[in-house]
Amino acid sequence: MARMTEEQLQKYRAMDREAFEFAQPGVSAFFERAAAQGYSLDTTGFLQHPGFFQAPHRRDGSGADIAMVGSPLDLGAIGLAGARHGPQAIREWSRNYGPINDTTGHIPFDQCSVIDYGDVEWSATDLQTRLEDIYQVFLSLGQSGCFTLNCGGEHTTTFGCLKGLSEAHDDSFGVIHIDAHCDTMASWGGDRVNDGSIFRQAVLHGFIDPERTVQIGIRGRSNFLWEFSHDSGMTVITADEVFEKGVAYVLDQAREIVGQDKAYFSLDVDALDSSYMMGTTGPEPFGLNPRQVRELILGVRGLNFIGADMVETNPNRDPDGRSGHLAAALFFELLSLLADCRRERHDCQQTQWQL
Ligand SMILES: [Mn+2]
Repeated sequence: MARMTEEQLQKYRAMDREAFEFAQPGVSAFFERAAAQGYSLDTTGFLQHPGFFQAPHRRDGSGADIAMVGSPLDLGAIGLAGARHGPQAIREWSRNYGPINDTTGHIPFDQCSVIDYGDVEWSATDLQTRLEDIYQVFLSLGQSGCFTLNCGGEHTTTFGCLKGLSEAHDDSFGVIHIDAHCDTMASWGGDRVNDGSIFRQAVLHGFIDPERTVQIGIRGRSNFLWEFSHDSGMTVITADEVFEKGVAYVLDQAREIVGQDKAYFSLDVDALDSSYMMGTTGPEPFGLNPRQVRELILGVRGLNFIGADMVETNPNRDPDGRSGHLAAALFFELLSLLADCRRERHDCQQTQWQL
């Protein structure tokens, strides 16, 4: 073997570019526009916009297409405390993700006007008041016409989101619910709304339609608690069935059952196997793997989602950050899903970091 010739070296040197001179014009245009408004290309240091994926912080949904909101709540958790630290951890891990979806090639910030609303502000310390606080925020965002992406917090936060959105849209939504648990348990000592009961309560309050609800990834020690799912006509697809029948089969079922009326997407990260996801309130073994969950999110495009959430990330149980890292990647998949859905049915604006 000999060294490369000068001619060969010239060929490769002609391909050398500056770090952010991208071949795709759309990508270059995005970085040029966003960087001029304070979006950092190097995400390791100080960020001018420290929101989810560096979205601009704005406390008002009017004019926005998608508002991401943190709900730092764990008072409704039956399991381990700590999910209240989820939103801030996901913001931090979100530095590693976006702005381009590597499967679709889409840039949510170019497709839509995306904001980070910040976290729901609490007006008292008790669960009922805090659920009302979440409800008020999502009612107001829903009334302003934007889609919402909630970051929990545990699954009780979804109750506040669905209550607000259901009232704003005057609708009972279909649901894609990915979770180890159906969360349809009965009241416990008179306590009705907690992170193990919210989908029963969402039906009983008229926020969701059980016959257009699909629960995917179900397994484990609490299976005996979910009779309401079966009685009310929800479709329950276990984690074993996902492995045995495949994601394509599950997606066919899910798309048909949810249909084209308005729908909501709820991802409890404990749907993922506990070997990937120990940083959660109720870890469960024998669960889904990260690629299956990503395929499920990618595969429901075309449905009429108006909101989504990701819940139960628990940084207190995630000492090496591997759960938060994965959760942030899935949160970006959910943002991408909502951006694609928004574009399909609405006129959208690009994200502006500075008004
Ligand atoms: Mn769960």
